[in-house]
Amino acid sequence: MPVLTPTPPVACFISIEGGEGAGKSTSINYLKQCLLNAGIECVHTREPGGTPMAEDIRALLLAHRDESVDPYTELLLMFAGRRQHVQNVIRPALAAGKWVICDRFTDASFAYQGAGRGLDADFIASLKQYVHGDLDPHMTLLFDIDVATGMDRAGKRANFDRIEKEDFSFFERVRQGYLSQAQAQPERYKVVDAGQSIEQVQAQLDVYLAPLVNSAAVVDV
Ligand code: Z5A
Repeated sequence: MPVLTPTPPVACFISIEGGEGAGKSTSINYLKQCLLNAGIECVHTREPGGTPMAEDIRALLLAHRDESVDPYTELLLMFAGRRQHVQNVIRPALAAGKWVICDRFTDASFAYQGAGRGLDADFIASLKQYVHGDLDPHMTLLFDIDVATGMDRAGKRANFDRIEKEDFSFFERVRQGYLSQAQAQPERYKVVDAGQSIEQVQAQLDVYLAPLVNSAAVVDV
């Protein structure tokens, strides 16, 4: 009788991207449960943030300020936190065979600071090379939603941080920036239609996750 024997899963790095109110946090809980059900241990982390020091940098980045914040200052702080996060959390977890689910990663810098703020993509790419050269997510789930719907969902929260206070056109550039990245890297990106119901989004996630999780070997005994 055939017995399903799960092969030890190769540690997998999944990043979650998308605009405001796209439902990333909601879906990460679902993804974690799917992995748990498959017997896969995962580390859930986020950017900006993910270590005590990088969380301090997050607070610096998102706080409202009386002075204007230079876009390069913003970008460099994102990458300073990222280096700390990659070295102290992401690489050690993957090396220990754990899966990593990261709520935003470097693609967010291309989308927000690149497409949104207008910073040079080649400069961002060179920072990426210095900070985590050989490390890229195995799969990036892009939660794509039209900006008005996303803002409407996010608007139900009480407080907006410094970046969330940007205007509609900023978030439209961010969305187009993400979609361009997805088009350029179809092997890594999976686009989720985040405007659907939560159940429909989860069904789409099942489809994207299955090839990674179902690495089960059929053994005849
Ligand atoms: N940032 C950057 O600029 N550069 C970088 O390099 C990095 C980040 C790494 C913080 O990110 C900010 O940092 C972010 C980008 C910038 N700024 N912005 N804007 P964050 O990820 O912490 O913050 P966020 O994007 O603002 O997350 P969010 O608004 O909380 O979105 P979400 O996690 O995608 O949404 P959610 O909390 O899961 O859902 C929002 C609401 O919608 C909630 O009430 C849900 O119950 C509801 N929801 C969720 N799914 C559905 C569906 N399918 N139908 C109906 N309602 C739903």
